Amino acid sequence: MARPFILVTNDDGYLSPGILALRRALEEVGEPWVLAPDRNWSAASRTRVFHKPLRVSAARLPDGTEVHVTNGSPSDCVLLALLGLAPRRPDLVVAGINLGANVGHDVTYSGTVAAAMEGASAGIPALAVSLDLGPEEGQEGNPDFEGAAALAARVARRALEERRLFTRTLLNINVPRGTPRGIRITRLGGKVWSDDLVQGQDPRGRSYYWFSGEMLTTPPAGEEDTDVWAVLSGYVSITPLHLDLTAYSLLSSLRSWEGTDL
Ligand SMILES: [Mn+2]
Repeated sequence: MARPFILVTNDDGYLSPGILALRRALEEVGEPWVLAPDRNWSAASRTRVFHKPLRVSAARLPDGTEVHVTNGSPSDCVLLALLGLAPRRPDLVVAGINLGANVGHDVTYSGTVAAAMEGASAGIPALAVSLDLGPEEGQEGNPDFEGAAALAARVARRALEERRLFTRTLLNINVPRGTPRGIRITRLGGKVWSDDLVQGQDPRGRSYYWFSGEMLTTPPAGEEDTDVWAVLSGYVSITPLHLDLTAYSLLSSLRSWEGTDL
């Protein structure tokens, strides 16, 4: 079999240390090809840019690797590649490594997960890879991108071997801080951020609002099967996700609405 062709993107922008480590590690698995945003699109979710033309240009990662960058979103990156910019159809889409965990309800905010969703939606196995940086979301703790990238590469190899499992499904991978205690296959947990709104005044005397909040730091009791618990407990979390958001448990009760005037 030819070397698997792997589309690599992210939502932190092509200069993020996460995508550099990821691309390098994926060379062990196949042929990585990078098309990434030229800026940070974190929390862009599955944004599509329709209101202006997209540009694609050549750029270099800090290690000199030639890549493609665009002013489009993470989802746009995947679609641009699939609609003709990539030299061939990818065997795998890998997004990351995101600076910060993407777990629980918050996955729908994530541009990293959205890029993987775009791959899954096109029927291509896809991985979203994120590294927990803790409540500060900074790089002070010397995050282990190499370790997370090596793990992502091992999952990528396994996903390619078992690609028939991944029909319109993606794997959301979150790597904890420090040395992982093992791997847990998980379901999505709940909210990780407790949102807060800070009001202030700008120098011209007008009010502004700035979202703030706190991240959960202790594993939620009774939710040992969730991604939130796993990452906060020091485990690598792997959650299979799909785009079918239907609440199947409600379908049969709501069907009684059919044929009525409500
Ligand atoms: Mn991000």
